[in-house]
Amino acid sequence: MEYNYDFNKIEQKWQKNWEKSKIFEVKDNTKKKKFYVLDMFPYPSALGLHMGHAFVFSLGDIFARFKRLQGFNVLYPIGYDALGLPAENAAIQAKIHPLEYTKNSIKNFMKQQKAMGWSYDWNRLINTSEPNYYKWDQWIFLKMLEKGIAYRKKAPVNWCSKCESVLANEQVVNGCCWRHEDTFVEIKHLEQWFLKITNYAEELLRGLEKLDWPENAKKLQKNWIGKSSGTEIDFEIINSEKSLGKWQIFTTRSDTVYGITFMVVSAQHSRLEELIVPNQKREVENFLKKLKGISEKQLEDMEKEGVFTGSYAINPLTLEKIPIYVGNFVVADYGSGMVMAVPAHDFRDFEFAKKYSLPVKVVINSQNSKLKKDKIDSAYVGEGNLINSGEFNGLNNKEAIEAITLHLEKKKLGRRKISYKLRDWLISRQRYWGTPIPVIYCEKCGIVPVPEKDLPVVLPKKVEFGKGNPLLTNESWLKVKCPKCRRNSRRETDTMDTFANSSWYYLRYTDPNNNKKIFDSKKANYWAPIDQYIGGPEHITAHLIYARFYTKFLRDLEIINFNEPALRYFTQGIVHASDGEKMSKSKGNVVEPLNIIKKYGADTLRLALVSIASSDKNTNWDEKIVIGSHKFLNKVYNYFANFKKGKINSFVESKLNKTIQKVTDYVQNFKYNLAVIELRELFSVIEEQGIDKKNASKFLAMLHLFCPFITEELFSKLGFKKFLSLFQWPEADESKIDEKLEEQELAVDKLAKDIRNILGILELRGEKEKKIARIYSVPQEMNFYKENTLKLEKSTSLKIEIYSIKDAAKTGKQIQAKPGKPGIYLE
Ligand code: ANZ
Ligand code: ZN
Ligand code: ZN
Repeated sequence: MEYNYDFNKIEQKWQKNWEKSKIFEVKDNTKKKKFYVLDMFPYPSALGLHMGHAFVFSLGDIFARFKRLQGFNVLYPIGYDALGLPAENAAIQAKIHPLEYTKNSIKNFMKQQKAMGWSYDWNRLINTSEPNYYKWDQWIFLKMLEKGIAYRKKAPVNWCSKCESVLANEQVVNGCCWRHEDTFVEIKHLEQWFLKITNYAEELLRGLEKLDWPENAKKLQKNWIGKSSGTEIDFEIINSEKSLGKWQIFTTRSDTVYGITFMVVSAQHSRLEELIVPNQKREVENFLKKLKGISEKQLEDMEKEGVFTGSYAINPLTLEKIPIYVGNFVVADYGSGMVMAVPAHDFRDFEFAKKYSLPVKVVINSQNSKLKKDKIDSAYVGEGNLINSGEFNGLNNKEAIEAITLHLEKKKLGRRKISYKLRDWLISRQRYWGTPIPVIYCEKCGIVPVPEKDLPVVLPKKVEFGKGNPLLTNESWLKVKCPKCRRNSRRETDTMDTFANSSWYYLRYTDPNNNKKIFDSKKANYWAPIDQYIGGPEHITAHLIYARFYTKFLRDLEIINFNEPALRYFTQGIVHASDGEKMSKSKGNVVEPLNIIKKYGADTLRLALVSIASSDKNTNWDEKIVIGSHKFLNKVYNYFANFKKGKINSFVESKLNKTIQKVTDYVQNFKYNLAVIELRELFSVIEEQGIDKKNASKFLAMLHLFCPFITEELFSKLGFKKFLSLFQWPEADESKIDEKLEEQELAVDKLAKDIRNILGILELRGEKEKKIARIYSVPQEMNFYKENTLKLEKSTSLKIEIYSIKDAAKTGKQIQAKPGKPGIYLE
């Protein structure tokens, strides 16, 4: 039978009704408990919604609807991360202004989002490319400047030649640009704006403990922050017998101080020049030339190389004179950018020493080897006791770290030190479509912040694209009077990394139309932090670190009273094409959500997307699941649209209440696929045995999360006058649950599964197809299996015959069966 309910008409009807009645708009002045659900906002592109959007935003909407039905005052807003390079590039390609491009994209997006049934409070829409939004980016920047958190410095930075811009560390993936996976970033030395996120390194690390985030996400952030406890040791540096002062060298292995045989300074070190003696200049320059244009990641994989600088370091404990090399494996801005090399106990140092025939001095003795000699063919990085280490000989090396550090501290030659891998956030971009950095360069006054009253610094519309930074092409915008001395001055032309826009947008939603302030603190403190955040795993070491940093900064400004942006976080998987590949135009395997909506309706698409698999796993698109979901919804429609007054029996009641229990738990934990299985099972019981109106509404309320339109329609068809969207989440009545019935049901499921497993094995063995399953049960369970014959047949696609083992024995067959474990024979 071909059924088809008129999903088009129904979905449009409720879309209009919801919008007209503004049922998803929320206020902060209620007595209800608040709940803030947020999906990471999309980047609006002309291509419209793709399947990934359809999936992740449906996950959020399901959760928001769940909390709304549970009686919370739910904030569920949406906006657009509208600034950024892709819009600029796409606009250049399409020969329209990024402003128009973005406007059109957003219009298109909104239409599609409404079609999906996502229950946003449209009154709180945010568009980061509007001056009344990015004004507040600039305001935060000025505050950061004031507090010394924003600063400018010349530093080795990552440059993507395709973006024609610098990038933050977080935007470099495997040595390549995050947007250009085939382009290695180059290191350039440029003067740029940075935000001192490192001030918050320890708090960012500590704060992770209390967050209800996936363990894996927390681990990624922890490693990104990269806390390392060690010792900072003062080395005097000398050069042609004159002193260059003391350098503080970071090590986690102060136990190896007696084994230092050379030092290596980073080729990108800002003070490298001081170390180079005239005689070595040529050689060093040649070496540095070879490293030009090579990324940090490439360096990591390269052979360890270096050149002598002509300078020496004095080992503070042995007073030995140690040669300093410049090398390609030392990072400029970690620790002090110079390492004390101990080739006997470090692989990189060993490789380097071998290559240049430098001495190797063993200072840790492994218990079971003959490491004592200095002729070793590999570094020993294990534990052991100290040798060749003066008064520290004999100490276990773990103890020696403590003892030597203490000794250095006493002699004021060193101190305990904590280092972090996290580096300050480089926010300068040499591109147009971003928030202008609000400073002015004056010949006399230097860097002058734009006064707060002059904000926003609006992006000029008239610029030329394709000739470097477009902002340099609008002279009248560039020229400005110095706010301090009125001299002719110039504006900063760097714009901010778009991650600045998204670092605090969740706060603006709490008071999006405020023209006087970034937001009203009372409102922000009522709604935020986010109770449930949803977004892709690629944001863990970028957006989510930045948002946490901004939150802590704004807290320090005392405009919010909490420490973290998102208390609970869910990372969704990726929907791949049916062939398991990434959906992409070039592969021709893209499935457009709009096409599916046209053919089957948004309810079907939503249901299918969460049915495919667990929402945190990557999944492959499967049209069969769409068709199956659609058939199911047709059956649901037909059943409730023709609903006659009915009664509920105790079996259905038990099943219903058990399902409420399970679905509540599954949804709370984002196990949507399991919730859907429960609902489908419940429905087949309802279909078979009937239900009354009140309990029918409970089923509809649960299905509503996944399929909001059809359930809203059926709810009103049943005669309810309210919106189901604002109705209530059903409570499970435990007294109605008959555990025995439940157990029996489990037994049937288990038997069906066993049969399917056997079928699978037989098929693998190449045996001929089976048609009948003979089930031999212990006598007392025979009736039970007989009652469930139909269910077993449905789930195994075999004809089921039930026998008692007693009867079988009479005919001479010896069949094994135990209570709860019948014998299975297939034919
Ligand atoms: C001497 C030593 C001996 C080291 C030994 C290791 C083993 P983590 O744990 O990552 O903090 N190091 C210090 N600064 C560096 C830089 N800018 N670039 C590259 N390497 C640097 O690592 C700390 C260790 O990394 C330090 O301890 C230092 O080498 C090196 F048998 O010092 B060690
Ligand atoms: Zn790039
Ligand atoms: Zn001035």
